[in-house]
Amino acid sequence: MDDFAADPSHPRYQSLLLRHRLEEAEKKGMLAGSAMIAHGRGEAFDYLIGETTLPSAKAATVRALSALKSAQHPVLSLNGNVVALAGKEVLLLAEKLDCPVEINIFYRTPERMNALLHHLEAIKLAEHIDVEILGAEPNAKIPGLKGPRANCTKEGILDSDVIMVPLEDGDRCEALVNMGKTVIVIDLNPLSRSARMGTITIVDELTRVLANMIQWSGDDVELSQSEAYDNDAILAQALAHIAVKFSGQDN
Ligand code: PTJ
Repeated sequence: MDDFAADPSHPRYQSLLLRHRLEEAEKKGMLAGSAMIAHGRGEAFDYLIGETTLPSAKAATVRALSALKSAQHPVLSLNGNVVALAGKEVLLLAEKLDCPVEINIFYRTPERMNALLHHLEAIKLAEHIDVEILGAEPNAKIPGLKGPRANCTKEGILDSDVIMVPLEDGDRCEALVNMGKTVIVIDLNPLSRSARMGTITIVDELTRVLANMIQWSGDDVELSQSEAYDNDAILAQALAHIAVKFSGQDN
């Protein structure tokens, strides 16, 4: 992590580290123009949540991991923020799940795609991670979306049955749900369109979710997918946590 000099004992260390990762990614041309705004919104919701994994988020994470492990064609979709914040962790998770990752960015340019691919390939090499990285040569479209943001690969996103889309845009999330996929959303904002559209929504910070998934991936989490799961209830629990916290009832 090059010139990052913050002391790990600093109370805001994790937050500073994530900001630094985004600054570095910005210099390398990996990010969308609105990446910092998206991150700031995430930070604000993380404050409200208490910068911790809520029990409802843990339940959703276990459910998501179970869906990924029992999928026929799972795929992890990556955008600029995800690669910048957690490129290594997302590759490690994909290796554990034995599935590909696909770079699928909303604001698509050849320059950004190259910068993101280059960054991930460098991590793969340095960490000896064996994972297929898709997305460089799209050969399919996500139905119902217009423009370059619809581009994807047939062997990755198009044919996937379970797809994880951290920090996703609402339209694309909706289009993936309409394709009949199990769509796992990671979003700190329980009110976002993606959070409400997703099949399984994890209201938690990306790097915490990935750390949990990596840690639990060896566990026996393969729940029956017919077992009851209520995503609306998961979202309501996250909102109730915020409401109780700020009404002072948890003091
Ligand atoms: O790389 P691209 O072109 O695909 O663009 C990526 C961004 C993130 C810029 C783009 O998808 C975008 O504009 O996203 P939105 O619509 O701002 O939504 C991002 C959501 O992610 C917001 O609801 C944030 O609260 C949430 N979020 C931001 N950072 C984190 C987060 N959720 C979990 N962990 C985070 N670190």
